Amino acid sequence: MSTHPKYTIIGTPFSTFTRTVTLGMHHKNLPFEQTRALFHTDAARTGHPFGFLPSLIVHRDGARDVALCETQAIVRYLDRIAPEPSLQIADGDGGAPLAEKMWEFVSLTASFGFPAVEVGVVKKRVAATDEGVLSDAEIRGQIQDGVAELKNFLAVAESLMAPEGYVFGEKLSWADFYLFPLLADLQAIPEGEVLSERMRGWLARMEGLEAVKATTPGTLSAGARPP
Ligand SMILES: N[C@@H](CCC(=O)N[C@@H](CS)C(=O)NCC(=O)O)C(=O)O
Repeated sequence: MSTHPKYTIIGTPFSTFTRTVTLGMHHKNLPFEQTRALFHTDAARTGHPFGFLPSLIVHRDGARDVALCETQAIVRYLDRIAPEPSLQIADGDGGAPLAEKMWEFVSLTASFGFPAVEVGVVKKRVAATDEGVLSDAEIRGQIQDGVAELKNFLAVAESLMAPEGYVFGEKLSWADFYLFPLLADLQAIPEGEVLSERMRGWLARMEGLEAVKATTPGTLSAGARPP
């Protein structure tokens, strides 16, 4: 029997930050329940003061539940309670001079990758497609500035990655679990055509992971829409 507390993730599987956490929980064999809430709902606000997704509710025996939000806090908690299998890197892995380069990649992906991929391109493409009014050429025209930003982010991300394997070569890490939900969405829309060979190879390798398979239902690549 597990000695861990029980966990609830608040967040729709469609949410990329939510998927980062559920990828990690699957990989670390931490069972959880998922409340498929959308952002800015009452459910989202129970775990996050600004109603963002995800949050992690820790149900403790004989003590009050604890709500933990902000993915970079959540993944630190997961690493502490389930250090193995590790999602950290060591100095030198994948050519990274310092282990902290992994957190640098995570923060760049969260701060710059999410706006570049999701806000500037994926959400706009999905909304316009679902609306069904504009032609493909018109949609492309509408999002061309976003695609330019997207290409810049992808070039930067790739320049920080090892030439092959995961982001840091042979060592799977949180860097992969932050980047994957974004690029899996991108791959599911026509603008996925901008993905390089390196990124396509990385996506294919990621798709072989059990954690990726387990978290695919409910995402854009599975044809889903929120929630
Ligand atoms: N800093 C937050 C960002 C989370 C985030 O942006 N989540 C998205 C869903 S994937 C959200 O809730 N967005 C609400 C909004 O943009 O208003 C974290 O790392 O947890």
